[in-house]
Amino acid sequence: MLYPQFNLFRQSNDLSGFWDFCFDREQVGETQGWPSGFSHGRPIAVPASWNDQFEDGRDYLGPAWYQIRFDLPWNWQDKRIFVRFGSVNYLATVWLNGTQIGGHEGGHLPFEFDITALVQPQANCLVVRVDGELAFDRVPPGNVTGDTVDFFPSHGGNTPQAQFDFFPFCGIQRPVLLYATPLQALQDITVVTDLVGSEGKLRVRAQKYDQTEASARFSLRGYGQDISVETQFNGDSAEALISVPEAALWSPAAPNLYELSVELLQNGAVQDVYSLPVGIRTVVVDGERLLLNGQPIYLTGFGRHEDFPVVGRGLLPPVIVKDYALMNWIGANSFRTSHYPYSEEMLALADRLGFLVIAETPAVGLYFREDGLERRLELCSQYVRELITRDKNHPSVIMWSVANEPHSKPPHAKPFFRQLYDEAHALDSTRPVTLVSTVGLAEESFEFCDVLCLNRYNGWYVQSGDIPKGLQVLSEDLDAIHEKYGSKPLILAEFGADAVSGMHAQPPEMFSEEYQAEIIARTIEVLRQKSYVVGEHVWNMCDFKTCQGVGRVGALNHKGVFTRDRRPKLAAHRLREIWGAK
Ligand code: BDP
Repeated sequence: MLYPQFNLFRQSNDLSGFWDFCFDREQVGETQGWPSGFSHGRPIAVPASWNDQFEDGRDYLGPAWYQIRFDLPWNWQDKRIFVRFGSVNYLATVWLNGTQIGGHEGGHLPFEFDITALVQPQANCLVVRVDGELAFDRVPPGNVTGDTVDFFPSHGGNTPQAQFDFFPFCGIQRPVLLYATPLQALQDITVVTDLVGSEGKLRVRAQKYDQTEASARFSLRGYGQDISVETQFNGDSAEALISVPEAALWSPAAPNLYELSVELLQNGAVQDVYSLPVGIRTVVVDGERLLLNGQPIYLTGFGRHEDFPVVGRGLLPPVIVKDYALMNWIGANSFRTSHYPYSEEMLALADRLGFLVIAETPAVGLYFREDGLERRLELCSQYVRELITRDKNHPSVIMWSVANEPHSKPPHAKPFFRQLYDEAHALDSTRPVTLVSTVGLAEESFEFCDVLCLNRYNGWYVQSGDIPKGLQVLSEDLDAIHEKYGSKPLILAEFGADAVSGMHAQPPEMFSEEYQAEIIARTIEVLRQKSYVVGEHVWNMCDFKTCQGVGRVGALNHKGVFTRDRRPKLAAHRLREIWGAK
């Protein structure tokens, strides 16, 4: 799936701004004709979550309606025209000029519609109904009843009733783009890179919308190279191999990016062009090591969230820039997109700035009770497909994570994840696939995962208040998992402690900044003694908003080493000493 681009052949118009908005608590929108436009809306900012924009909307999860009117630019005749949503949480139904053009389930991946036949030069009305309600057969799930699932911050219930530990922000959370391509246009591009000695090998494939005769010209430029290969389309796809002598490789230390430009040609005339940055690099699991370009890598960094005051989970580019600056300052080289795919804008900067990314699907809080299971599997597999389709060309993405902390005890968990693992590998044979587990020894899917990712809170949720005891248990636990699942790399994907900013204690006590700094530093000492550990991701980079519950003071998870407004706690300074400034 190509991100909209602006060039001689393509244009894109960002519909960000103030839209009309209303809640639909009585669910009357459709019967009252809102799909054709409504007149009682109040202004809302797009993109952003709605929850913190209105006092009466904080815990309201939908349905709600959005509307915007637009004209087309004067020169969009004879174009193929699309409307593309970066993400809408959770269920979206979309109408253009009163006609339903489609829908999408899942809150963190893009979807688009070809609106060429319906769109008018002027006075178009785009309406979106958004339903973010939590349900047992949605992924991630919520409002789960019965005793099968025990989610700890919910002792006594949490509000809203999410089956995961972050606020279920709702709405149009990433940009809505209107874009135009030529009628003969490229639909997708896939780039896979490899290395033979110092020579970079690129396997590139272009797809177009139709089967008409055409050829593709692939041109790679940068670092003194300007290489072009032309090849015929076979049906709707064209493939080529490009060799790059003395390739300038992509890595965190030197995030070198070539520019690949793909031209669609008919009778020698260029019909369409799409350019994308390409990083030449390999990622390989070799026994208990993880290799980038043939060299062992060790991940330092965080599990994170897309979360900021007022915008909620809405895309806010200055925060992205700030967060990379802070990760750079602290010496992080990587992060996991816990617990859902992050914005395309975030990943584009990871490519440019040289960060390694474990890209995760929204499969968090999964449980395996029979009711709704088939639907949850369908959704998870849709997410794997959509995530890989979207992010396959990012050199920064080094691994796919198909779930976080599933409640994997029932016997159907293993075949469930085997299917997701196989699907991920079928779509992308070049990246390792993992699953982030909390049960460790009992996680049978570890048998086939390429890398083992583990979350552990020794000295916090268990062995609370006793760091030495917690770390002794952790050390034995890691060795046992390593022994059981053979020689595979292991990443401690979450560890840490809540610290309420400004709370201090000597000797360190739980919830103080000192305790958090201590547990993080001492855990890292344990990890560094284990040859099979290839990464340490502290939970979390920043404090983040959660549902209300007795375990979450101020409806925040305080495990950030930065506050929610990005100020360092003691642990951030300690980490900076350990990880070293770049
Ligand atoms: C882990 C979850 C994460 C939570 C964290 C915590 O993966 O989403 O926020 O615990 O409790 O189990 O802070």
